[in-house]
Amino acid sequence: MPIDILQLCPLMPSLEAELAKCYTVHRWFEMKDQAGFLKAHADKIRGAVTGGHIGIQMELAAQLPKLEIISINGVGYDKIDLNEARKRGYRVANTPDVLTADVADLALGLIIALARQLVRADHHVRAGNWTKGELGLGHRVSGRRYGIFGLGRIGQAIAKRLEAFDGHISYSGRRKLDVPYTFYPDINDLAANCDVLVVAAAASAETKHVVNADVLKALGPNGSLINIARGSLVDEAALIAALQNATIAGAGLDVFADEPRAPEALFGMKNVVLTPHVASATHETRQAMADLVLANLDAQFTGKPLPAAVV
Ligand code: 8YV
Repeated sequence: MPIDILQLCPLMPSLEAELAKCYTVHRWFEMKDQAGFLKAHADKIRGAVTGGHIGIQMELAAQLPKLEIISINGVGYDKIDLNEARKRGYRVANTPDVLTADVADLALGLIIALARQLVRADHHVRAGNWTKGELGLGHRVSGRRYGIFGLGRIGQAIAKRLEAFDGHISYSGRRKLDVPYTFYPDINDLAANCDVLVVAAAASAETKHVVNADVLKALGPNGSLINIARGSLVDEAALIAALQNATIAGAGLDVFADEPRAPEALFGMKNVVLTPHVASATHETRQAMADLVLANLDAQFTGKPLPAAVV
């Protein structure tokens, strides 16, 4: 008998196809009668598959008495209550490492797109405005001061790329690391001493709204903010105000507090570049993530150690 799993959000078609080959998959996000489903099938579900930005509510998990594993298609596990998961004996698995390079690449993409006005420049040509006038100057990327908040795997991959741009790199995080970059224990000092503040830390209660009005003020009118982590790390209202009042120069954002909704206040701003949470969205990386999602599930159900266990 195939094992029953609950799918919490849409996944890449090839991953859905593989899951369907190995398991009986129940598509929670499409069900019209979720309560009816739970009554009939809750006691069969042994696994849940979900996105990093979706997770699973512990209230739902509590209704699945046979749940063993939550396999996340993503590295972030901020949408899962790990303490509760531990207490209840669930395994939680994710897809670290395989997406690090892509996320770092996108951070660089946002940095360059913002400083060199790539999106505006493209519009300028397409709209036929080139014959009417110049676009205006952007800012240099090479040799500038970059402050990275969160120097984990992704933060370090961003730093490595910025080294190739002769960037002066500093960072904040839980602790000082053995790296050749300047450490600021306080994010306010990091912001005050960089041109571009890059948010690359995991979302948690500790890091919620860590980029607040004070940090943005410290970043200053020539400073820009890049966020490829999670929307919750930035106080979005404070960011919008800072952009409107020219407290900071601009922002490149791949993540937002209430995805898939991005604040409309940002839409008309010329000094922002906005992408729809696509940092890991390449064919190659999504395939590697899919392989790891399947490997984590398979390991659990065949009694082997999980390749990427969080809990
Ligand atoms: C994905 C992510 O967009 O890894 C993460 O934590 O946020 C992204 O890679 C998402 O998890 C896809 O489901």
